[in-house]
Amino acid sequence: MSPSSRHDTQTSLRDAARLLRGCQRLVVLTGAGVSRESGIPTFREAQTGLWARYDPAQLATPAAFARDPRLVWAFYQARREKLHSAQPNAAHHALAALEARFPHMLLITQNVDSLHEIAGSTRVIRLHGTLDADRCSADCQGSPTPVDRHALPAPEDGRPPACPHCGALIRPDVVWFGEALPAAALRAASEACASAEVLLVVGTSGLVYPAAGLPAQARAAGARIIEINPERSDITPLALVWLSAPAGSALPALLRMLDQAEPSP
Ligand code: BV8
Repeated sequence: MSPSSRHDTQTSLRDAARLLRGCQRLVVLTGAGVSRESGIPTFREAQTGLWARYDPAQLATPAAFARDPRLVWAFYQARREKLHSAQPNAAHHALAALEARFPHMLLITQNVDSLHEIAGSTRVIRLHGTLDADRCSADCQGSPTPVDRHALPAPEDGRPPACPHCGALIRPDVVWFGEALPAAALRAASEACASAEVLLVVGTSGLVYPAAGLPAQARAAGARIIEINPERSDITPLALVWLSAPAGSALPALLRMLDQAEPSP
């Protein structure tokens, strides 16, 4: 197996299946690419429509929210709207099936949609929060102070609703750039990667830290890395096997390969 070269897919699938067979400690790390075939633009792709002229990384910050809460709230409401019509794709379903095969598997996600859980994944570590929830921007009742936006009157001027406890604006319960990741989630992800036999990395550019540092940590601790991404990423040089294909086809193919008996050497 030659690291990070574009193999023909069958060879890479066979190599990946060989690494997975009998693996006792499988960890998966997903990024926005795994939701791409559900119609959700990846984080670095230009957003569509009204948002095409905005860089999400510029909007996903506390400073942007302080400067223009109405714009940032509208950005998140538009993304939630898009999620309403999104369904898990074959990649999400294949990862849920993989969890059923590998009883100790942990899935770490950078994504803020809930498509993994909807597809049936149960052991999910969320690094960057969720679009499904909101909290008081002042965390007035403790960190976090969850707030149900659906139970609050939506201000006429498009600003976020006010926290029912303290009147501060509410905000999406996601991790913005410049904000710390949830300590328990990051610790669990780091511990999982430190003892993984195989780390399967699906659909991430490997650009956003500290999540992007997890594959190097796993590799340093002896894990073998399989990457699924149609494009080369910052993770590819660390990968022993690179399936350069969309996750929605590569993951089901990998499951089928696992069903086949180990070909005789
Ligand atoms: C923090 C929620 C410190 C919001 C997101 C070193 C260490 C620590 C921090 C830093 C560091 N260097 C720089 C930083 C700062 C910063 C950072 O990493 N900046 C980058 C841009 C350089 N990190 C932070 O600010 C983090 N916070 O470190 O705080 C701290 C500590 C203590 C106290 C205070 C502060 C916070 C980072 C989290 C930001 N929030 N999301 C929201 O979504 O609105 S990150 C955002 O990017 C999404 O969650 C997304 O998932 C994530 C990562 O991107 P990807 O998932 O990889 O998506 P991307 O579009 O890049 O790539 C998609 C890939 O899919 C591509 O490779 C593509 O080829 C592939 N693909 C496409 N189609 C398919 C496919 N793959 C498979 N199948 C397909 N069909």
